[in-house]
Amino acid sequence: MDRRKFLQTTGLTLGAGSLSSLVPSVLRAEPESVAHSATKFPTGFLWGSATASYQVEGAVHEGGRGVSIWDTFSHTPGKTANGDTGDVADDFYHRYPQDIAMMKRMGLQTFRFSVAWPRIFPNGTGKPNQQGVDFYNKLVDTLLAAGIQPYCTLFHWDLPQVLQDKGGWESREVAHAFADYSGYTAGFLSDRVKNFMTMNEMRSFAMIGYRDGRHAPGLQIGRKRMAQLNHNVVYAHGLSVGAIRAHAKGPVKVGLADNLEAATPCIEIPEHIEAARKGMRELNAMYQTVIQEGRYTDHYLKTLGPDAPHFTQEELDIIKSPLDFVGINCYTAHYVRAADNDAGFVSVPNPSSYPHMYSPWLTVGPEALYWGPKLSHELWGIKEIYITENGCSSADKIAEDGHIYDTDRVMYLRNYLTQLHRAVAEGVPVKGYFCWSLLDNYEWADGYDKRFGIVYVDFATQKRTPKLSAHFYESVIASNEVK
Ligand code: GBH
Repeated sequence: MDRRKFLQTTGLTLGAGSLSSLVPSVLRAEPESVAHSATKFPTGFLWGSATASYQVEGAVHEGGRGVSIWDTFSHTPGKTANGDTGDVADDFYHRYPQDIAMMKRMGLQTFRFSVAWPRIFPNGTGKPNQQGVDFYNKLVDTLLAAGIQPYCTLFHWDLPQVLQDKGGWESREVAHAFADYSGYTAGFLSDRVKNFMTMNEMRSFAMIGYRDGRHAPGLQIGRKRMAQLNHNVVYAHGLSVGAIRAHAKGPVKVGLADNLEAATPCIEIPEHIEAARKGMRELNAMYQTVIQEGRYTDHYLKTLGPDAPHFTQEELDIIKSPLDFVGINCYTAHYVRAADNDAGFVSVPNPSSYPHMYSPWLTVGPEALYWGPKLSHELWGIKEIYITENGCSSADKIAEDGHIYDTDRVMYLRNYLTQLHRAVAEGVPVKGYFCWSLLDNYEWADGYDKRFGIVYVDFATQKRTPKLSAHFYESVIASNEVK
């Protein structure tokens, strides 16, 4: 088929951004009529996208919002690429109605957003800020009016600065402040929001923020304090679970969005699969494992030795508060192999030639989206799993014809979704998938250069242009099948 013919059949000769026209009408009208169904997802599987407050909202000085640690950090010279900050980001604070209309046109069924704690409690605790409450109420109402189910994350890294000044996640007081904020926020949203996540990626905000210092608050506190901080974080999560349930206005489901280390067998033979099972527990010992099992593994405590955290049984019981679902953020595979050592596995490093996406850390390991959910389900009997994030950065450019041909992102998504389908087909209870991200946005310390959206954002004009990957995803949703 020549190129022009190909473009005609795929609809790509049509104007840039004409979303619905790029999906053949047969898919929109009658998904069932698709001939092959080898990669069909179960009816009711939820397709959505995810964002986070500081990465998209902007309007940092509006609506009575307090200062977050990311305002402080991003405005500190040398901390972020090009000195980029989230001051404006996608201006989602003002543009959410149009963005939600776009999601609706794309067929997205659900939207994962986070609440900026400093919009609700500018001082971390105390008197709530009504303008912040109003903003999230309007956001949720607009989503529901568009037929899109809101999934709410309570903490996606924008800690009120005043609470960092009290010790941040090292502080017991801050853990309790998080519970209070969680309860209050779930209280006003839960008549309409039915799914809450306490925190996004404990491992990231704890380790990168306090151990490596490359994210806010930019500290390097050392091994012993770090182990205690990790304990305080899962404790805060447990308190938050209880607070959400105590203040919910109706039945809600409570979970978290965890970037599990997805232990993946380097080759799928029984001994390496067994190694991955062991690796999954040990590599996640201080987060998912203690949350699911209510205890730290012996290997974890032994490895830390004198730096192991102090804890009580009562705290472990709170940490183990039962969850309704587990969200897994999954981007990369952590390859392991069997080993004759204490832990029963070792990590397999990737060679420098290993393929990665535009972000150097983002190595391509589609099977992680099979093994992550599968082993979590097997190890911990988790009944409801969501992929709360998956996606990639790409060096997106607008082509002369106005389109953004992010063929690498399509490749990435197609391969990961095929592996996710493999898990679902085996009965692993994955209920939905959230693509990271809807819009190009503020990629933390990497600034605006690393684009993760399926929709391109021109940050000078705020113009949105769906990329090829948006059309790909739209066709996946329309047919409930990997294309
Ligand atoms: C998620 O983090 C976040 O939840 C989300 O906010 C973010 O935008 C998205 O994924 C894409 O990154 O530069 O080598 O030090 C994913 C986990 C942890 C991956 C930090 C990047 C930095 C690696 N991230 N990591 S490096």
